Amino acid sequence: MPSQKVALITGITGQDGAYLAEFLLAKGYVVHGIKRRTSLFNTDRIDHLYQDRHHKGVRFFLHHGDLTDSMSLIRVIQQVQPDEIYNLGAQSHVAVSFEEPEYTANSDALGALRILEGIRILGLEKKTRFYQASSSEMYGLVQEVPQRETTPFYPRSPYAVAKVYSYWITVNYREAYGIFACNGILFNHESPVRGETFVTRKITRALVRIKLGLEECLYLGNLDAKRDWGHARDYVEAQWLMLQQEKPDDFVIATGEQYSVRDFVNAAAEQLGMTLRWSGEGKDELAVDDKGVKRVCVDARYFRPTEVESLLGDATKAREVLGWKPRTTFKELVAEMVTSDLADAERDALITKHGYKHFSHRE
Ligand code: NDP
Ligand code: GDR
Repeated sequence: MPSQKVALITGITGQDGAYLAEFLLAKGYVVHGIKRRTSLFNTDRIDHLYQDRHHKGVRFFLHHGDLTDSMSLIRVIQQVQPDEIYNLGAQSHVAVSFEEPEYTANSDALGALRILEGIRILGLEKKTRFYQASSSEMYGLVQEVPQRETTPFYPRSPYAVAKVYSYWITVNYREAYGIFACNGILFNHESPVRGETFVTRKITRALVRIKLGLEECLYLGNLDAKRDWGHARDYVEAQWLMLQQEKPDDFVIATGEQYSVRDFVNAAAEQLGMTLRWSGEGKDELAVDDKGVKRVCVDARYFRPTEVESLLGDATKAREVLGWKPRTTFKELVAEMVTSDLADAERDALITKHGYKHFSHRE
């Protein structure tokens, strides 16, 4: 019997980390993940994968470590001796990167370097394949529509600048040391476990709560921003496929369809049977429900110092080389997120009805 493949995932407690871990476990991998020490538990998304180490045949392990701490990374890589490393860990919020630019560069740019250098120091260049979570944000101020692997980068945030560094250091270590290192240039991908401050989840979560009377109004920034939104479950398969090829390469992963933030609000409202009537423009735009109550308002606080107005990906290369294509439609994605958030909100409504307070503040 061939020996089990061993994968190491940074960012395993995040959206993609959780989907990828589940995907690899189903493929028979031994999965190791790096998580940060936090004062509260941060493993909600992977608790269903937990295996008691006292049992036989355990294939899921967590290690403390941090992308800003070389020693912790090298220690874990040495201990695990992975066949594949997926570097999904990052300070991944674009707006937050304007507030914490140095930390974002440290974790998102230098984090990738630390792992690549770890592979080299430990002499694992021929054994360990490396996946870097690169981003469509690198295209920023778009130079070509749709964006493909050859489109020039023009990053528009400290996050995107850091991701350009990690993209190029991945290419450099591939060329300089022959490491099997790939960049997945992934366009936005969402799911029911998307972080609650990214715009899609913020919308689905707020609208269901408005529907159940738990909240009054959803405050958003730039409603005109356009994105190519896919499902995280589909996108982690592409991450894995990249590391199964004969040669390392870089791939755009996208749906090839584009919607605005406003379109996303309307699609989620439609799922809930809510009618929204829009009026006004720019910072004065708002939407009211069928009783005339304000349900969506623009709040200038959510505008970014430099914005990425429009992203649309061309994943032809991934389709042709990896045989990958997205399985989930935009409408199915929105429906899945709304259904999941509705179940959570119904639970919160029940708690509230019985006199308990629950925490709902999300920015
Ligand atoms: P999340 O924000 O959901 O998850 C990020 C993960 O990184 C979390 O596990 C987080 O830990 C961890 N992390 C953050 N900082 C550090 C650090 N210093 N050391 C170790 N771990 C750290 O992101 P996604 O799952 O959505 O995205 C995964 C990766 O893909 C990220 O690199 C992101 O930048 C990139 N990406 C995402 C896209 C998307 O649309 N989702 C598109 C393109 C790229 P904790 O849980 O403790 O916070
Ligand atoms: P993005 O995702 O910046 O594309 O980065 P986000 O969902 O944060 O924003 C998408 C667009 O919506 C606009 N927007 C708002 N965004 C947030 N978060 N909150 C709001 O209230 C709001 N109102 C309007 C934004 O201005 C933006 O134009 C995500 C992250 O997952 C990155 O890690 C990843 O690399 C990229 O996707 C591809």
